[in-house]
Order: sequence, then C-alpha cells, then structure tokens
Amino acid sequence: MSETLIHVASGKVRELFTIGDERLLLVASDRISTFDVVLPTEIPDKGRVLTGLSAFWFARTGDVCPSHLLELRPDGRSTECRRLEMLPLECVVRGYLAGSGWKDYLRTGSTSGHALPAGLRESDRLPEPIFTPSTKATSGHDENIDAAQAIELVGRERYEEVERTSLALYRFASEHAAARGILIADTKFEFGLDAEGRLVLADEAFTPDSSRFWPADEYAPGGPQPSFDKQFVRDYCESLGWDKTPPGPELPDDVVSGTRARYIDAFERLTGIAFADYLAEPSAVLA
Ligand code: PZK
Repeated sequence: MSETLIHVASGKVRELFTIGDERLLLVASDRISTFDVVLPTEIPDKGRVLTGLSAFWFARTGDVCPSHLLELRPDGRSTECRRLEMLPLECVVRGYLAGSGWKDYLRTGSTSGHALPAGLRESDRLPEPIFTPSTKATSGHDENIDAAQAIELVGRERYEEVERTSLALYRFASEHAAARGILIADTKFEFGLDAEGRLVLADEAFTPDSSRFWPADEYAPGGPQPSFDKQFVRDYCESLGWDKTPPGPELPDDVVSGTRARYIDAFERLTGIAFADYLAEPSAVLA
C-alpha cells in the first residue's frame, strides 16, 4: 500500500513532504545555488551525492547523537525521516576562520562572543573549534548570535547540550575527512526533539551544502580558499560579470561536468565507496 505524500516545504534545492503524522520525506534535487541564487541549470546526481553523504554520516554518528533518518530510498535522493519539533537555532561549528566568522573577527576581534587570538589570517585554523549559533532568518541571511541570545531561544540546559553535541559531531567528522584529504572549515546542523524530548540530529549533515569543504592539498591560509564543489560555478559566474541578482546564468556543459566530478570526488573520498556502487545500491553507505 502506498501512502499519501503532502508537500509541506520547499528549500532552495530540496523539497519536504509529510507521510502520515510521524514521518517526513526529504527529497534532494539536482539544483545548485551560488551567491544565494538558484541557477537554471542542474548538476546531474548532485541530490544523490548529498543524500548519500548525509546518510553515511548519520549511520556513523549515532553514538554521538541519534538522527532523524529512518530509511534511505532506492532512488538514492530521498530519505524518510522522523518528524521532530525543530529547535529555532542553526548550530554552526567553525574550525577555521572563514565566511561570516572572518568578517566578525575583522570588525571586532571576536565572533559570536568567542574572543580569538590577535593576528589570525583569513582561513586560519582556530586554536579550538567553536560553536557559533545563528538564528534562522525567514528571509535573507542567518544572523550570528551569542550564547546569551541562544539560551533565550532554547534554554540553558538545551543550549549546553546542543553545543556539546555539535562540537563532538564536528570533531568526529573533521578527523575522518582530514584523513581523506578534505578540511571541513565549518558546518551547520539542525536539531529537533522527539516526543520524549530527546535531542535528535535532523536535516542534512556534513554535505557540501551545509559545510565548507576545502581540498587539504591546496590549503593556503591568508586569503579565501577554493570551494571544493562550487568553485567552477563561482569562477564562471564571476567571469560573466553577472550582478548576482536573479535570474542566474545558464551553465555551459564543461562547468556542469567539472562540478559534477567535484561532487562525486568528495563523495568517494569521504565514504570510500565508488559512486557507481551507491547508484546501484544506495544502502551501501549505511554499512
Ligand atoms: C524540517 N526543515 C527544513 C528541509 C525544506 C525545508 N525531521 C524533521 N522534523 C520536522 N521538521 C523538519 C525535519 C527535518 N529535516 C526541516 N523544515 C522542517 C527543510 C528540506 C526542505 F523545504
């Protein structure tokens, strides 16, 4: 018997459906965004790469925190998940100084209330990974907040639990990735609560869309690092002089194939599984 899917939300590149009262179906498309604009050209298999990577990590981080994953579907791009009460917090961990963390540091010498050593350069590794939560903005960019503001949103005990859990997840995945030639500069988690009030890792985890992946062999602090996955797309868009407002440009075939190859390279390095094997049998990432 098949069950009725009801579409409940669209992200920039993903769709969310309900299956009955307790389950959700998360579907990752092949759409790609750059400079916050979804482009008209798709990257074939991008949704499968991201779905497979998330499932790979969920299957390995269960001792740190349970996840919402119930089932990886045979199409390799959709997962059935437990429906949770989501926390109103984006849980960001930074191991390196990039993006809004770098911008905050330049202005203030600290980021999200973490005082940092003087003299750090863009993309430098931080002395310790830091937890820098942000609020889910309904429009535009998420806004970095400090611990006091985050505690107002979720309470002190829950804040301490998401901080400790986020740092433990980051340490686990960043050590695994670094051993395979990929630096995870920063990453974002979303957590929810199950019916018993237990913390559960939701959304996607340690994908190129939720994290900054840098190729370790090209790491050169003192400036911005090339993005593992989207650099060809960004470079091409910059070469056009596009003003970064919608609509975005169509991508030529060589940019599509080069970008697809980078996604698949990240998948294969991180999982140790041939992408063709994942397409034949998605559950290979759960073993
Ligand atoms: C949930 N989102 C964001 C993701 C979209 C929107 N396990 C869960 N339980 C309840 N709600 C969510 C989840 C998860 N994951 C996630 N919004 C609600 C989102 C993908 C596509 F359109």
